[in-house]
Amino acid sequence: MPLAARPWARTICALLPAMAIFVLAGAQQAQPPRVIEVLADHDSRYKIAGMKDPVITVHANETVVLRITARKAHNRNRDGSIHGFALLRARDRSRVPGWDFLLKPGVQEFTVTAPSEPGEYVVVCTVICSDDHEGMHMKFVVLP
Ligand SMILES: [Cu+2]
Repeated sequence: MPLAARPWARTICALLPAMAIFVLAGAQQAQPPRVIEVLADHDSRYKIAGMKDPVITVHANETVVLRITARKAHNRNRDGSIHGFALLRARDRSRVPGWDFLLKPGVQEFTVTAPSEPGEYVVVCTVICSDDHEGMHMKFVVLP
């Protein structure tokens, strides 16, 4: 009996592309989120290894893990925080919800979802960590 004469075989052939897409989508979701390593340093600067001017680049709605190492500058908050990490829209300096972290000395990880709106953002320190605190900021870009 030829293949074409078997209805079940035709059904399976018709479903194969859909099944392949389903499996591929599942595999993609199973990938762990990208880890972005940042140093919030004792000289009131954010640093990223290999970058002279640190910039974080993510895709809209991408889930990433921020692994931030914090080293104390001059001052700390009463709650023990030594630096902050807050995301603002560059356009109007408005805060991005869910992106406001206080950093204790040592390594902390935050799993976050990137803004859905592509564009330029800025990371700012929210702890008056030293006289040079105002200089503690970093560029952040959201790609479509
Ligand atoms: Cu700071």
